[in-house]
Amino acid sequence: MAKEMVAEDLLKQLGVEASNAGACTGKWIDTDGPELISYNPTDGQPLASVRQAKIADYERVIGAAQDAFRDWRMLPAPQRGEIVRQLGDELRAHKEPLGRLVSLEMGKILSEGLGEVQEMIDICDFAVGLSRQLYGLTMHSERAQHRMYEQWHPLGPIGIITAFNFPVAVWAWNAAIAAVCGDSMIWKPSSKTPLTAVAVQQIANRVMQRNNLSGVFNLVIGRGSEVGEALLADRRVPLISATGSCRMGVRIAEVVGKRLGRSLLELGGNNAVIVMDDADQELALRACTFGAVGTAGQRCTSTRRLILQKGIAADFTERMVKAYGRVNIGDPLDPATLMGPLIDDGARDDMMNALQKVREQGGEILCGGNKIDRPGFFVEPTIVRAHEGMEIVREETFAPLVYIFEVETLDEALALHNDVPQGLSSSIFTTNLISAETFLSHRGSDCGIANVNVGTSGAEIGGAFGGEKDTGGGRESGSDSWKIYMRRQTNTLNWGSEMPLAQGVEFDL
Ligand code: UN1
Repeated sequence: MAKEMVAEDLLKQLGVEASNAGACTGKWIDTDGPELISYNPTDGQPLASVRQAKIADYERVIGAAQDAFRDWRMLPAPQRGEIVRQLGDELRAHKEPLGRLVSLEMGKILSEGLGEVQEMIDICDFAVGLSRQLYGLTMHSERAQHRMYEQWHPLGPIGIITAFNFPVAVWAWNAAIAAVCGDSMIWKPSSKTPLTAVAVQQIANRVMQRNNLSGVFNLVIGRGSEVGEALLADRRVPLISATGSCRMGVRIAEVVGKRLGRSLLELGGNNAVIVMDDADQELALRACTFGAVGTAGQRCTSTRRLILQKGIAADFTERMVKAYGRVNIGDPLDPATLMGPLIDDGARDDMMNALQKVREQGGEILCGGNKIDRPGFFVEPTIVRAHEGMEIVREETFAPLVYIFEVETLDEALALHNDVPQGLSSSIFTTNLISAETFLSHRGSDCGIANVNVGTSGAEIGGAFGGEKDTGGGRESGSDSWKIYMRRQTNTLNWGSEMPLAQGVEFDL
């Protein structure tokens, strides 16, 4: 009951009233769809419930998104940027309660919950600047008195599917950029974190109402097998941007690919840190513990493998084990806590199943390895001494479980590093310029993100975020990731009085 009060209180501060709405187009749509209960991972108790949208509700949302797109795309991009600036301000004003709600519903510690909202604010700022850019190139035409250039046009209503682990930031990476690009959007959040989605939608609603707009930011909470599948198969939605497991990504690629739609996939990672003998061990230790234990190992970028050079391996392993002994585990809203719970019991079972395979495949558990006997979904952060050939290390287990390997040379480290199906984030700790550059070169890390003396997790929004191989190839957030939210048009304009053909072709009648 006390916890329910916390959720209720936070939702009230965020302007959310209890309702039967499971979908929103600016106005909440009441539905009699099945109830979805959001559980607090810290004690396993219900926080609040929402209604799930049905197909008829989805149809209303897509209709509103299509209508809104027609008007929104006509606003000059800097004016769209102005709306996104206001969204950033509204998020600033609600950073504290929204960050708390993220921690409450998802289980990450408060500084990370607040950090997630900060990512939302930062991407809004980024998008505001971008709204005055969205540059196309100008090319030199091979024909006299011809001008050739390209323009970027809005794409249409896009679908955004997000995961529980970054329940609000990843929406913002997509939503802020897509909005300045002139797209409307339909958000399908994870069914494990519906409350944060409702709160964010309400924040966006307020901004839009103030500007007499609606239908740009839309929400459908519902079952993957129902509204999720409808969204994937919907030809009215030219782009699906999705974060989740590799298994989910394969399904999306299949359904969206079949209708020749576009997909932006940010799927699993199996991120490794290489620590060389010449590394600053202090730095490496801090980055590796945060990478492996932070967010209870539930970031796509969490450190899952440590590849240690022989000279420092024993000492570094010992220091990691000692550091793990100091990790404060508990209520994510308590400022002394460094690691909260896993999202649900299924996640705990996945970790325990992975550890069973570790034992069968000859790994050695150096510390941790158990569930914690208290309410909620807590586990011990775990370090495993692994060896090459253990199949389980090729899988992403979304938990605080890290595998340690020992190698003799950089070449050996790189071979091991790249020998997994996923390719999201990676890092090397070294003070040797040649090792650093080799890691970043084409024969080094095969990941979308490669860092030197910086851990695998905690990327800034300014860079393009995403990875290669089974991670899906998509890029979100900063740099030129905006291009996937627009359609490119190449234009050639003849301002002369001749009709020359390209490639010197003659065609005189
Ligand atoms: C994710 O886990 O899906 O780089 C996103 C990071 C965060 C985002 C992670 N900025 O760890």
